[in-house]
Amino acid sequence: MFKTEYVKKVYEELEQKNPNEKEFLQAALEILESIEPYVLKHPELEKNKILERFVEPERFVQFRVSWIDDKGEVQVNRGYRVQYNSSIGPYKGGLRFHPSVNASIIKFLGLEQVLKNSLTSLPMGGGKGGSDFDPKGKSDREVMAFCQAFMTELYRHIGADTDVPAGDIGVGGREVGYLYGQYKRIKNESVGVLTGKGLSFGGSLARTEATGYGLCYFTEEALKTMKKDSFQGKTVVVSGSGNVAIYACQKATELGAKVVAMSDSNGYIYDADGIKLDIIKEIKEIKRGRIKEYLLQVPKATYHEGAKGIWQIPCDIALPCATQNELDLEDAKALVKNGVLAVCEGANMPSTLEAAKYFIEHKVVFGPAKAANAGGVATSGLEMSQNSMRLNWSFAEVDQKLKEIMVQIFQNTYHTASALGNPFDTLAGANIAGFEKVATAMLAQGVY
Ligand code: NDP
Ligand code: 2IT
Repeated sequence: MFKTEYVKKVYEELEQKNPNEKEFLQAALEILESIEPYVLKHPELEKNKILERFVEPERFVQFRVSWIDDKGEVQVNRGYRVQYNSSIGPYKGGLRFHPSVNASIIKFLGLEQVLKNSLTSLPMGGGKGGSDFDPKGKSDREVMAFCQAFMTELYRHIGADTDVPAGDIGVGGREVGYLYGQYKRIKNESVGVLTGKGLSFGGSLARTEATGYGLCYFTEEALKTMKKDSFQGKTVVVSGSGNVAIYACQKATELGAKVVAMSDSNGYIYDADGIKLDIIKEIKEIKRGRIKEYLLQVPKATYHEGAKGIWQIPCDIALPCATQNELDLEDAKALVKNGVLAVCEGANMPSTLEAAKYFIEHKVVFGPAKAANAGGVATSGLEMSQNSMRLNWSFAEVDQKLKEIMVQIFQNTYHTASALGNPFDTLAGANIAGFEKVATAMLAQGVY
């Protein structure tokens, strides 16, 4: 597994200290294994214990969130924020509200975010947060009550130059609005302390679309460079039907592809004629309904219980945009057998490590999450810039910057992988390119 004693020791210590944190250890293992060639060439890292410091969050806060539901009953949830690494800028990263959220999930997402934000080339450190609160089935008032209670604890830890949260699973425009309103009420300050805000109070045009669009810009550039190909005429499968999935579907379609399947946590729909995204948007963004309702409007489409079956559908391009570990080795084998050209990750760590390695071995164009889905946080960075300047850029201007950033991330990832001897090993490419900047900044700032 490991080639160097130093990296092996760092990972084993991490395992001992965090024995039950499966997702966190998975993310750390992937990163540590793939940065070994860089670590070997840089003995100053071991001398300064950079890896030991890199895997240990600068700060981890856990707090109680109490709120009152519509029946007048008190509810108690657990809130988290990890401030992972601030060597290249203020902590930055989303908030996830989902019943599965725990310390392991928050730390895996935080560690990934450190390298992702580094890859964007913008000055942002890494952080992540969230709660085991489940927004499904809650009224708007309940969501507001929860967000206000959550921010009443979180506000003391964050700030426009300290730590800037945003959305992730279960946290979209509605939640960011309530969170922002509460921060402003407590602090009496109108500052860019959150991104993904509404357009009428400091949000950036194109932030809603950014992760999905950015994923497609990355994929298009990767297909062009690595296979002399494009989205044009391709069949695409997108998992999930949330923010990332919807705008990935939209851009892939605009680029000439046909998206034939999408999913939610209950199951997936297949529409051979191409998914009609306006119907998905109505079900998911307006009614907050279930994806199987698509069949009420498109009776020719089919619905299949169980989200995982989606990877058995033959496609040229797969864009996993739901959640971690949604695509395992068995799924990867099915995709490769069916002739997949590219698998680019909109979600965070959707492929298991075995699946990712299988794609690389089989020369599939693989876009690892921290590179391929960095368009969301990159555009959050652009929102922070606009807030600091107190002006707004047009949609076209933000979209153009996003495109340039995604092309730059792909090229950086690809050239780093090529220099290591395997241009298809984008996993190592992204991890090393992201890590190099963080390590350099940590070394320059002395022991902290
Ligand atoms: P949303 O809450 O908008 O949508 C999440 C989607 O994934 C829903 O379709 C949801 O289905 C599905 N999903 C969630 N959990 C599970 C699960 N355990 N099993 C199966 N399906 C599940 O979230 P986003 O679109 O914002 O996030 C999707 C992914 O993209 C996440 O991994 C997130 O970390 C990542 N990401 C998000 C960014 C952003 O800017 N929003 C930026 C970069 C990455 P259901 O409705 O049934 O729960
Ligand atoms: O995983 C991610 O990069 C996000 N959820 C977006 C974070 C952000 O700060 O915009």
